[in-house]
Amino acid sequence: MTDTASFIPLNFHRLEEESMLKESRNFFELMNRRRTVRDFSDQTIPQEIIENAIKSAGTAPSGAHMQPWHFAVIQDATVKKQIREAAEIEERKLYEHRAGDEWLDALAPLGTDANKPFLETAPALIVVFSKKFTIDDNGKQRKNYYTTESVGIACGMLITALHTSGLATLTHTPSPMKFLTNILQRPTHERPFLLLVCGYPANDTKVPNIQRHTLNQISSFI
Ligand code: IYR
Repeated sequence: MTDTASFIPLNFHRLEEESMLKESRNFFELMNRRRTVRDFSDQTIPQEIIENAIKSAGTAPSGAHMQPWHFAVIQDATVKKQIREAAEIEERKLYEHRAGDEWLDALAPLGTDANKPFLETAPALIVVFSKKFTIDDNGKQRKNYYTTESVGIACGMLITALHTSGLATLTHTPSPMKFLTNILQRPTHERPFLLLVCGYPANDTKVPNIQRHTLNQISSFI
């Protein structure tokens, strides 16, 4: 063990097997009710839910524990409008030129297009940034490791936390997302990774009639 390593007792809650099974079934049921939503109500959401969800995402494992993420929460109407306008410019290019027929065919069941009103309607947008390196309090650059994997896991935990708290989300990745760095005035070593739209679904929201793969389709037990 190196001199700098310091260890504390693990706070592990060992469950009875029966409770483990119950928890795992309930958790799957909860997760299986999550659907990506594209029609949002403008109803505001409790601030603490967003804060707790971000704190939960911040518990994600990361390469060398570098925690290479930043979460920017946008609730200001003017900034949401700026984001919508910039995103729609990129999305129009995507739908009109950049996406080939195969991509457009794959998107057809989702019913998406270049219009993104939810970027203004939803009460909160969370832009997740991935940090190539971290600048510490002394201004020293520290390299981060496995940033894509780390930030991807944190995003999954963020979505799970928001869903568990009773909110709907949309994982939105207008591409390219460079405009988010400019609008949100983030440093250039942070890369916009994902834009998560959060709120309550609009009344009578419908979602695409698509199915999830089964356990057999997505796994093998060796
Ligand atoms: N970014 C576009 C297109 C899009 C791409 C994929 I891959 C999706 O799963 C959904 C949409 C849009 O948001 O419309």
